[in-house]
Amino acid sequence: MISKVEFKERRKKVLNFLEELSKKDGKNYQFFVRSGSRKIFSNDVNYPFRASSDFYYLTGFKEANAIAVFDPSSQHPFTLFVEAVDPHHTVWEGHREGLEGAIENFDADKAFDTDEFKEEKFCNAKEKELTNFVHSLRSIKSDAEIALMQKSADIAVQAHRMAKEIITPGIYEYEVEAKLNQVFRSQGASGWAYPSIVAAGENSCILHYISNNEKIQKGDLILIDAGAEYEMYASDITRVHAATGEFTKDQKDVYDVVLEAQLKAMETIKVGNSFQETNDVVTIIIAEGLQNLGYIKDKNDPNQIKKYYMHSAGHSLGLDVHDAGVDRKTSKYVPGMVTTIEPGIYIKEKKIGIRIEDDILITATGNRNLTEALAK
Ligand SMILES: [Mn+2]
Repeated sequence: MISKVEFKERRKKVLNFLEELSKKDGKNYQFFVRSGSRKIFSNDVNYPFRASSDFYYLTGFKEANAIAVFDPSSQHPFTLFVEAVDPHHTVWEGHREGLEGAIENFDADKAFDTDEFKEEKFCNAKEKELTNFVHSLRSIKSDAEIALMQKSADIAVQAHRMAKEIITPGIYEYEVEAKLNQVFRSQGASGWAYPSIVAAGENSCILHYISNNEKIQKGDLILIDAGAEYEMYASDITRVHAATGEFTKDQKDVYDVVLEAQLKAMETIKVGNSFQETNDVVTIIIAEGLQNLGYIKDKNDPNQIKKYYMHSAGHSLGLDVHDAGVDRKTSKYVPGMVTTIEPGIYIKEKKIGIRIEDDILITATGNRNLTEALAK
């Protein structure tokens, strides 16, 4: 769990940053962040609500229609606007923190009903700078955050193991998806961190395939890209299995190239190196592999490579599955960052889609694979 003290420290950093901007410009800037509103699923049924990551990161508050206002020049530098407790809501939906809870449990200096929020009363002119600042804080995980991410990773590892066990020709992709969901929830995760991909045969070449409604055939590969969300933190793992338990030669050849790219890329994930260097290593190994296997003629032609490998080597991970605060073109690795490493090769004409993905924490001395426990 993230302690109240840690949430407070995050807010202190934001307030200090805002105060400096205000001083520099001789103006009183405020900064506000919203938790977001409910979305309709059908008629009077809503989707489950999830607070926006920036809002949650600064408050620990998970309810809808809340707004956090930061104002270093005020007597009450941290104000929360929240939905007030109302008896009708309590009967139907249960507990809500209300104004009292916002102060007592979430350390707001003052709390108001969301209905009273007037955007024009605050000068949010530095929203972009503040948002970038919050994202830079989010990119470096604290020990408490790392513990939650490890738990999220452990749940996803377990889900992938259990899902692998049921794979056999004749079952449907959604049966595998159901097994993933069952493990996520039974281990205390809120559910998936993003819709699970269970892609058999040619579907394995569709990067964000989520319909998961086809039958697994003998000879198919099944690509599973699935991660849990635990206490708001995401994990993100991809593994590929053969329907019958055994790869064909063509499948194995491609698998070995992707695995080599992943293992070599992992060696580049350490302080001082950049995300771009990892990307380059992946591209070189994949291009060489594709040429050796005869899929492309020229390993130095980006267009030929792109036909079979069309994404980058990974992304940062945290509250969002594609997390904030890291520019993959310019950022260097810093201890506390978490990134995925996920090379892939997709050969549609052979129904071979291979991606191998793990979640890597950058440490002072190298890196730690949070999802190492899962075989590949
Ligand atoms: Mn990913």
